[in-house]
Amino acid sequence: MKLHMKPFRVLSMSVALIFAFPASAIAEPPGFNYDESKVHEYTLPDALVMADGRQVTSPQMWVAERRPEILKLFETEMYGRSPGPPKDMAFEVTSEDKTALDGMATRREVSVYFTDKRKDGPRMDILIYLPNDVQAPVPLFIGLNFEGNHTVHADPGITISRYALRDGKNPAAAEKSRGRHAMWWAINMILARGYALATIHCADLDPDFDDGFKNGVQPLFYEPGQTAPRADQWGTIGAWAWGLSRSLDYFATDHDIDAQHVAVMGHSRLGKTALWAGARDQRFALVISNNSGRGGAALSRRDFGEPVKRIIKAFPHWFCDNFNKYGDHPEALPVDQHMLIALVAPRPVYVACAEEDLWSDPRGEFLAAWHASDVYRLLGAEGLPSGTMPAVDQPVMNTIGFHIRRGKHDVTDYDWQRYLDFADKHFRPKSNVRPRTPQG
Ligand code: GTR
Repeated sequence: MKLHMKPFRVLSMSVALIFAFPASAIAEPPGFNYDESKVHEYTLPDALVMADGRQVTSPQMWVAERRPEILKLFETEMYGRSPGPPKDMAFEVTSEDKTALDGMATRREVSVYFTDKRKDGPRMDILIYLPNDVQAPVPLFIGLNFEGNHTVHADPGITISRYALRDGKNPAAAEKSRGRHAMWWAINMILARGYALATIHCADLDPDFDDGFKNGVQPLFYEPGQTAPRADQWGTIGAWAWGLSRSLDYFATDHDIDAQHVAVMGHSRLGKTALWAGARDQRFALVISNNSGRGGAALSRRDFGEPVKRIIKAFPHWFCDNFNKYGDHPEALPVDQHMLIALVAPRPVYVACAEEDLWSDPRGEFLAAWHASDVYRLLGAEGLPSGTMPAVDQPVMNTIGFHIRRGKHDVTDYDWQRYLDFADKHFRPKSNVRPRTPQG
């Protein structure tokens, strides 16, 4: 199953044509460069040189001056500025089952209401699995999902996503999609390793199509008379990342969750989102980019695989309008994606790519992680050891983690095993993994 062919309800002509092809035909769309020898030379902006030319010489200077400067550039030129939490936000636990997955887990569903209309207003629904044999509070992985919480596991107790039921859709058909994406989530493995898993349907925050920002969370924050985000305000990736931050607001109130040890993970467009969420919100303790490609971990300046121009054309809603300036001129961007990864420093970040996922430009993802290493080193953390890409299936696990695995654009058990190893290394949950007391 390829995410490239995910069906959308409203599509521009060009995107509709792309999605009409079978997955194998569109994995690497024709007419783009997949030849490393044809990549043009480029010069990256230096993460450790201020816009006014001063060299960043200390961790203090990074934290006080350069980090905010870079963050602001990503906000105004690429993903758009996002607001803080809505003033009337409220949480409600809507279901709980302590005997889920044959007693292995507690399943909890939580609604986060964004307005005082509560249930009748916009909201996001978090699905959480907590391992039952582990002493609370437990570290947790959070990731957005593509097609509804009920698609991440065949568990009949998960509430079907409201998007799968609206517009007169057939509940029996929605029921059939239960567990459809279970192979991307390794939930039993995550629980067995002593971690909790939480997920939210990305459409709760902003459905993934270009509707002029009518049905996502953006309108909640419009000023009087405003009908669309301004050129430097959030697009869809910004709204998705904002929702991930709202989940952290909730986790801080849930005594079963160790909110100091939350890892944010995402695949493909949701991997771009995980990086942006982790860059903006330093409460995320660990960040994982799975095959995030252009607009995620891959350097924008490399003309290999998906070009910046193409991503803007196919997905005009993902970024802020200011980003459109760079479609023909990625070299004019004041930032590149090594600086996005550097915004996570010195927190652990893992960049994972796949050998056959040329559209995502695996080498461009590696090089971004490598160039981010300068900032990690300045902050006293270990980046990647060398500028030579590791061989296939040879993961590197420093404060920056990296692997290129065999295979295609996908999330596999191999990927999850590495993320769990990486989290073990940085979160040291072993000291945490103790049987629950009889009172639980
Ligand atoms: C593709 C897009 C990629 C990637 C992918 C996905 O069509 O060009 O940047 O985000 O979709 O999210 O599945």
